[in-house]
Amino acid sequence: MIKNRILVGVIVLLMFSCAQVAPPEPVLPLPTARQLAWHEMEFYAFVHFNMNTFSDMEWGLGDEIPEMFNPTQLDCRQWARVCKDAGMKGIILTAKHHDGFCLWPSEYTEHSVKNSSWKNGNGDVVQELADACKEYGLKLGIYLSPWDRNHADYGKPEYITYFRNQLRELLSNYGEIFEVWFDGANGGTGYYGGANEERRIDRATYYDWENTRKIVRELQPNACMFSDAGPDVRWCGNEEGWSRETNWSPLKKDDFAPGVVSDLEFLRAGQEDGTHWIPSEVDVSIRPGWYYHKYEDHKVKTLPHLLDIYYNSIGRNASFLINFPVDTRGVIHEKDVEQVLKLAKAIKSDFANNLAAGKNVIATNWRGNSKKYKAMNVTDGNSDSYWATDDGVIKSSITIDLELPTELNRFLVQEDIRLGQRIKAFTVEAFIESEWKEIASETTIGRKRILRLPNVTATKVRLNIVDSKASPVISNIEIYKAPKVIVEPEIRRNKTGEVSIKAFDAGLDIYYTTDGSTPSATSNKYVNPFLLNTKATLKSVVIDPGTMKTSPVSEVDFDISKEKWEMAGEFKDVERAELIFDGEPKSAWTLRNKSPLDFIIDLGETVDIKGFTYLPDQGRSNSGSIFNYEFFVSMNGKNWGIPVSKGEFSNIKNSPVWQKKEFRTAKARFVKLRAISPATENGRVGIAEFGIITE
Ligand code: FUL
Repeated sequence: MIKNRILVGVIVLLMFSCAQVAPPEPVLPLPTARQLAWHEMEFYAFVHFNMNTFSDMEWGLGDEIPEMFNPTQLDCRQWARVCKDAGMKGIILTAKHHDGFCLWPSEYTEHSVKNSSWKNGNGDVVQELADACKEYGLKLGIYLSPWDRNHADYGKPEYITYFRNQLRELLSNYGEIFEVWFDGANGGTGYYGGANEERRIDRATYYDWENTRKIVRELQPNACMFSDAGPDVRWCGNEEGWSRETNWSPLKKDDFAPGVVSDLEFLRAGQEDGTHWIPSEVDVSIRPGWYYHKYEDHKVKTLPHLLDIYYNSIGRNASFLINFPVDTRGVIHEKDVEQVLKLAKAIKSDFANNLAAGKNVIATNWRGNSKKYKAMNVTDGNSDSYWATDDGVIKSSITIDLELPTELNRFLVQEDIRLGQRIKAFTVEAFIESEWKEIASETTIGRKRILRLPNVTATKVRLNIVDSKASPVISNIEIYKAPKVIVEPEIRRNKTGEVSIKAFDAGLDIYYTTDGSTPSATSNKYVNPFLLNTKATLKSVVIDPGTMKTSPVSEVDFDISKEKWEMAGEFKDVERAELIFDGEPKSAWTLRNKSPLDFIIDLGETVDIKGFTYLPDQGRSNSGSIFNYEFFVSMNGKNWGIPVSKGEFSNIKNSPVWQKKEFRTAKARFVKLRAISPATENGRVGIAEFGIITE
């Protein structure tokens, strides 16, 4: 009898433990299948290449003649090769930008490649890119600007028919499209078929988006549509390359009329109580502009900046769409290629060795004590399996046993978003020398969150869920030790002569010299800003104390400090004017050139001067540079005599880098830089920095 009872008990127990434990209830809203596929894209390219490339503009007016479009060596295979080598999964092309010129021979307009000089009008850039993407295993996306400054009917219902016809052409003839990009810039001045006028449209109603979007769903059911607030993918709310650390994929879509965003913050951070799944895409150009301009050849974003963007997009629950302004030859410029490949290499080495892979993991609770939801699922490399807790159990922990003391500085965690975005707050702790220490306290996770942490050596790492919309569902945890980024340090000297030197990464040493010798680990070690108000050449390097790996040398030639300098003459008490000698190249002062324009500076003492230096505005808008100039010196600020130097800053429009002019040594208390003519059509002149060269 007793035996029988035990047997029944065992059978019941077995039945119970084998019974299916139901998965957690999804937390709405959920991603669609097409959005889930889009999430897997993560890193892909934008190509801005069109009429603007040849008119040297960002927003063409629409009156450009098609013959102007004439790339000399167009090579879409080079674009695809670069993107593939950089680890990207697709390319989105500006098939038509605001100026209306079409990169494909559209049946509905003459304003296209068919009337250009390129390939005698027989070319089709969209087709060439579609072929190249196929060859390299990349997906193709299409940017079709709703705003069209060329089209005579823009603003009338007829234009909507035209726009939809073009959309049909693009979505029918070039194979599978993964994303359709609808830009938010709409209406304003334009050529509009010769009328040359300003046209405003009602962004919410003009495009009848509901029916326009149906065309995309009909012809490309798997494609995601991008616009400011979706419907499938949303803008990240800036063009600098970041989303917020707290970043929800849900958004209250119905609160946004198409093309009208009341508060960019909603796009930057999403909305915890959002009603629709509309994840964020970080779109940013590798150069200041979206289109190619020779004058930005020296402004290509470099590795540290690009790495920041990577972690501030993909690492913050967004995708990373990086733009290449393809040049007038029709290729991605070699400087852009160099930097993006550096980025790809850095990403590869950051994530080379997952220290958590296959490691033992334990959790404070797992759903129904079922193996299906066990802790080890987060390190099994299978994105279909996940760790989940019992309903109602929010506060919970999961610990990865690294076995040996292990140095680490990256923590990657993913929710299984098929069940919705749930986590509201979490912390990460490391078991360091027999003690738990908190190393991060954060908010959302979403599809992927990557934390950059200071290096710690720990035997265990613990993720604590602090707050969540419902029981947590974590599909993956990875831990890495990324190598330090050893790039040349940034050197600055402010107006008072105080020098600061900055390394990109933490935990690195900085060394410097002021006597022209090459710095090494035996030179002066930089700890805090220091005073250097004499003429000197400062050289500096960054050294990793662990590996002794040394960066290239940064070098700056300083002249006497600008501590006593003041603006004189017309701009005497204009505070902004002092930006031209604040030692910060990123800040500039610009004004309209009413030729001539005199910048007069009181040096505060008499010096023997033999030259001057000038750095034009380095900002995105390229506010203008001086072309013809005269330079004067004076002892009293009244008698200037003839210029000690005059001429032009040759090629400054295309290459707005440091300019240096030398002349026969003269004594001066006051100096005057006279801008005779501007280098740019906008008639403005901008000065980021001005300096003198003393004897
Ligand atoms: C903006 C446009 O106006 C820019 O020209 C560029 O295409 C960028 C991606 O989107 O809204």
